[in-house]
Amino acid sequence: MLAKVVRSALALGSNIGDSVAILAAATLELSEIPGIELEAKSSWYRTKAVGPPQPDYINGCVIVQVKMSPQELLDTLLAIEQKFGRVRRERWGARSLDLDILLYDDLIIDTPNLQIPHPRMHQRAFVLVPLVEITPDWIEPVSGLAIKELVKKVDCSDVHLLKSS
Ligand code: PH2
Ligand code: MG
Ligand code: MG
Repeated sequence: MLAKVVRSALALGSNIGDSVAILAAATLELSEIPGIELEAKSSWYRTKAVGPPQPDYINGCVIVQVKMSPQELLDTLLAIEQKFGRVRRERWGARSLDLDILLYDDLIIDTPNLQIPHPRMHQRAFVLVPLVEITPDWIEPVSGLAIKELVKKVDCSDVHLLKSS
C-alpha cells in the first residue's frame, strides 16, 4: 500500500441486469476496500450505448482517495467487475459492470494494459456529464483542459439524469 493518498476518478457503467442496483453495490464494495475512501459520487445517468448495437447503459462516476498504485487500483477494479459477473466478450460490448480509471492525480501513463487518463474520456459525454457534477475543475493532463471545458465540446443529448439517483 502507498504511504501517500492520491485522488482518482473512476467511471462506472452497466447495461445488463439491474444496472442501478449493480452500480450501487459496486460503489459500496469499492468504499469498503482497505486503502480506498469514497470522496464523491455522481448521480446515475441513462445513456445511449456507444459502439455495437446494445441496450442503453446506466453510467456514473466516483472520486476515490486511494493508497494504491495505478496497477493495484486496476487489479482491484477488475476483481470487483468479476465479482459482479462480468464476462469479457467483444470490445465495447454489453456488460453487467465496467469500472474504468479515468484520472489518477495528474499522472499520464501509457502502457499496453493501462492508459491514464482514459484515452477516450474527452470524447464521451457518458463520462464527462457525471464527472463534471463532482469535479468540474480537475484538469485532464493530456489536453490541459478542465472537465467543465471538455464537457462543452461534446454532444450531451443522449445522457439523461435518472430521477431515482
Ligand atoms: N462503455 C463502453 C462502450 N460503450 N456506451 C455507453 N453509453 N456507456 C458506456 O459505459 C459504454 C458505452 C465500453 O467501455
Ligand atoms: Mg469502459
Ligand atoms: Mg473497462
